[in-house]
Amino acid sequence: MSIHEPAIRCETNEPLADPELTDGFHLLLDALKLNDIDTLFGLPGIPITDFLRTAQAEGMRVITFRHEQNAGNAAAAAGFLTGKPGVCMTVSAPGFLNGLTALANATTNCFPMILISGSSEREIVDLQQGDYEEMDQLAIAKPLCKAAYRILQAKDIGVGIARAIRAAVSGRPGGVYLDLPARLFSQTLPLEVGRQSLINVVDPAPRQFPAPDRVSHALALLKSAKKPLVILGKGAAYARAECEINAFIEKTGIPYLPMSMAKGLLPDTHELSAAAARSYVLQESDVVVLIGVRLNWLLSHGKGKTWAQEKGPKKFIQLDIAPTEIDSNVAIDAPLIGDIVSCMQSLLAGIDNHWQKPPTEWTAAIAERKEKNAKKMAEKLAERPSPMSFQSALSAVKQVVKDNPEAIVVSEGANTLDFARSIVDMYLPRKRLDVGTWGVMGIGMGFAVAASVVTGHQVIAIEGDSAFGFSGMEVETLCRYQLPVCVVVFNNNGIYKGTDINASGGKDPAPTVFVKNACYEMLMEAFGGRGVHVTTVDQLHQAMNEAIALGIPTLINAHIDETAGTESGRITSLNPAKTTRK
Ligand code: FYN
Ligand code: ADP
Ligand code: MG
Repeated sequence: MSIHEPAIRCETNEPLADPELTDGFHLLLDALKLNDIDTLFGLPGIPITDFLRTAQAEGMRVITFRHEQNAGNAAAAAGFLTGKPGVCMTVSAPGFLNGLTALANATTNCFPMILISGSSEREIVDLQQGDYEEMDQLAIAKPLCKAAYRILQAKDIGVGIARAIRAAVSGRPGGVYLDLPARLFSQTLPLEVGRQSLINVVDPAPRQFPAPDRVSHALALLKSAKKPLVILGKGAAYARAECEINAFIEKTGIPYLPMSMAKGLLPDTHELSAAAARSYVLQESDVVVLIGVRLNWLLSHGKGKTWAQEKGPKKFIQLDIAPTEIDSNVAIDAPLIGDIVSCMQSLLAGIDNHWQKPPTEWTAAIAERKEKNAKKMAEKLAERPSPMSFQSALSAVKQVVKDNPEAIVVSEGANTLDFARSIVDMYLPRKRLDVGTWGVMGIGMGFAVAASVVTGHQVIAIEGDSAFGFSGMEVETLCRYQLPVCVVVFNNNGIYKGTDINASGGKDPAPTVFVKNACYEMLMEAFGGRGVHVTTVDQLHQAMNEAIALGIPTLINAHIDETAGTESGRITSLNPAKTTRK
């Protein structure tokens, strides 16, 4: 092949003419398989179409999407759920860029994923000679992920995949970009040389124990607490530390607050869950143990009114794999650096049956707050307004999840997300996937597909109508692979609510409102799935039960009061204040 022959000619799924040779296609596949990567998410096109065909032919599960962002989100969710990097493959330039949001989001969320993109040839790209989909993808990806590599020679594919896997899952997990110029796929090597170039990655996420003196220091601080609190984050869920965390909470009797994706590490119905007394425990606690959770915006950076700073600074013990996370917002008195399971085991070794449980004044005060909030919540859930409110509709979802604790809940939106977080109890770890650290919309269908594909469990996606729109076309993907996913669209005709009006008096609708009473269920029906429109709680309950019993792709369009919902849900305060123009 001449040096300027276009990349597209590299595509072939012909068997190799010479059985003694292998090529880039096969080496890439073999390197992934050797490292236990059995599923690829992606979207075919130049130059990866034949790679995906070959992968499927050779026994890989290949799940293709309608937009790369959803494929990328699926890979990220697969990474979180399995602890192996989820792999997403995209075409060059535009496909690559579409996948990049998911890669950056995975990195922000500490989910291991690898975005592999085909790209155009270096010698043309670097001289900007106008190649097909020309773009310096490696340079663009670099600041948006944990690591980025380019493989130029087939003999380096083994090393490239090994580096990508290690970078994705070792230490703090994150996204990795792998750039594969198209010509790499057709480069050949002698079969045996190729085989020997592959690397089976040994111990990619090594266990890491904190130093014993640091453990003693943390335990001494914890012992001094009168009002201790544990906060669990999605890092603890990712680390699969539920056994150790359960033992720790039971032995110490310390109340805990789960961040949204840590819900279910212990059942939300556990008597030591302080979720329903959130404001109170954040303000009143004196020693806080952070387990796989960052003191970012979701926890008001550990500062201010949320933490009742005026009562004096709190002491923090922080368990994290990333040493640089420590002191990132406030001083951390006792950092424990290591993986959560090892850190928890180290702490547990210092806790015997004589451990002094927290004073009953503390636990009783929390119980009292919980009861008050629970009573208020129960009253709201029991109401049956017409049209449905967020709360009344979620009372049906709450019951369905209680009856199906194995089901994975995906949730996004503003009000839909916020109400669902506090109303729908989770009972098992890693059963809740949501908008994560960025509060990003558009994860819905990508996460739902991945959750179903990698676990085989029923998925329930609780979607605001706006949030659903970002990935809604993937209902075709749900139907194509016949996945047991029940999507419930909370339809209140708009972003936040459906009643906004155009202040100019012009005929365009206001920026936040959608077509009224849209028939989202017909989108699912268009591809052979089951669509249902519901207006009452009983209908919603029944439709969800039927979806689960049938185990087929279902979209329930739940008609919600269009006046319900507040701007940005519970994070209204983050909206910039309006200025009045003179
Ligand atoms: C919680 N609560 C409950 C329960 N669970 N009451 C009764 N029963 C149950 N089961 C109470 C809890 O104590 C709080 O009351 C209140 O309900 C809200 O709880 P929540 O949701 O845990 O807390 P809050 O304040 O909303 O949490 C802050 C947050 C969270 C930032 C961590 O809002 C969050 O994760 N937000 C993500 C938002 C996001 O990303 N949105 C997408 C972009 S939307 P009090 O204790 O009385 O306070 C773009 O516009
Ligand atoms: P949440 O959004 O639930 O509050 P964050 O995403 O903010 O949680 O925090 C997760 C934290 O967990 C990150 O600081 C990350 O470094 C850490 N983490 C991820 N995996 C592990 C692990 N296996 N062991 C220890 N810490 C981990
Ligand atoms: Mg809405």
